[in-house]
Amino acid sequence: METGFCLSERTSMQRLGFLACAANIGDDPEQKNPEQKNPEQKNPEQKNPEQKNPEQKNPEQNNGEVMNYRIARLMRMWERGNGSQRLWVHAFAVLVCALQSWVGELSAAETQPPNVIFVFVDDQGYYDLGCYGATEVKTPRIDAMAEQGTRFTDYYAAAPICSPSRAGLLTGCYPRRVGNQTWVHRADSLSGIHPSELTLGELFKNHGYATACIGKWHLGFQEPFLPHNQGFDHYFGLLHNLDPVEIVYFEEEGGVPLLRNGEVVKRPADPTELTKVYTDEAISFMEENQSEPFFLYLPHTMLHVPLGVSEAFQGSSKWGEYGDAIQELDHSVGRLFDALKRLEIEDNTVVVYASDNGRGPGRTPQQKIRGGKLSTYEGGLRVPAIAWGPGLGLQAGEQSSAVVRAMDWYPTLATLAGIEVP
Ligand SMILES: [Ca+2]
Repeated sequence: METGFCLSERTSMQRLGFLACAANIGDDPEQKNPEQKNPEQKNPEQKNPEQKNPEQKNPEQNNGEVMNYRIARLMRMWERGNGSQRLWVHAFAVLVCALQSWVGELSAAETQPPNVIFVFVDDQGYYDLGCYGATEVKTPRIDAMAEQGTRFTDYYAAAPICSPSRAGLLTGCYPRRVGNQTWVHRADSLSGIHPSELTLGELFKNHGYATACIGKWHLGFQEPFLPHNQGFDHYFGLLHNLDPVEIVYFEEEGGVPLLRNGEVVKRPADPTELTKVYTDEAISFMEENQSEPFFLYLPHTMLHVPLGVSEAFQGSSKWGEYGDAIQELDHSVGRLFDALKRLEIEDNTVVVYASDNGRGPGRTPQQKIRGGKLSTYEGGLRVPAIAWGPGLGLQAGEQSSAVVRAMDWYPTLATLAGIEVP
């Protein structure tokens, strides 16, 4: 059964990632970025791999020694690993190392568990933000997020299409290992993420977090696969797409419903208002749960077809409705940051922004990388990804060119929240 492989893989990744973070060896010897550290500049304390395990003593009095021991263990794994293993050790290490000092804070003191907001945008191509080179759109709030955090230039989605990409993100596993192969779940799908898998939602919920999924689900529609059975206390949004091949399933019912915890809020859903109402709902959730740790998964329906833009953003960009929708998403991200500041929880929150796959069809201009959504050429998988959390010590003003992937978020976010990954 594939599930077993999945869990063992995740456990392994978590262990390696945490160690990598402690060692700060995520830098690639082949790095082109001159600011990356020289791999030869190893910590001299890493040189004794056979030292005894100080974790068996008193870690609280021996924090530095424990770290050095972990560093030594990781170096041995690195030296023994084959090329593929080294690649993923390295890739995962980069994500965690970006948050290294945060781990240090968490391990050093009793810290209020951090809030996590994951903004997951649909079908946004690699180029399609100001901070990734686009001149046709203005995205000042997301650009500012990048300036205050870490912008990944070589981040890869889990798949070049929605459902498996989301399955990979939420489980930290290769999508096909959790029952999500190469295509999407339609309304008549009988599968989803297997209930025995522990999603990010379940992981955070099991550790006292309030959890919400606000936006597009697309991970199975039978009862066992719905958000409330996959770890999300609160759900608001569309379980499906609004494109022609999906709305046919809902013609007799009057269209795809906008749902809140199983109740129909509106039918048919209106794509022009989704970015706004998702953001409103997200801020309400933040307000209601400001005094406890929360995990907010915010998978926007935009920029999937059909595009929809509220009146205030219509015609606002130089890139048609696509650019207008991007600019409304930027405004949405800004509203989240404004809310964090107003609620005075910005110093204890990490925010991630990423796309689920490459740019959807029909968007111009051409990107400098080949391919787009549905393609396994680079443009289908290589997408924007930004991590922000200066109040928690996350590196600011960083640009990482190391290869990282969507499945790395699971163990990264869990570890940085002090949660042991099963
Ligand atoms: Ca997508």
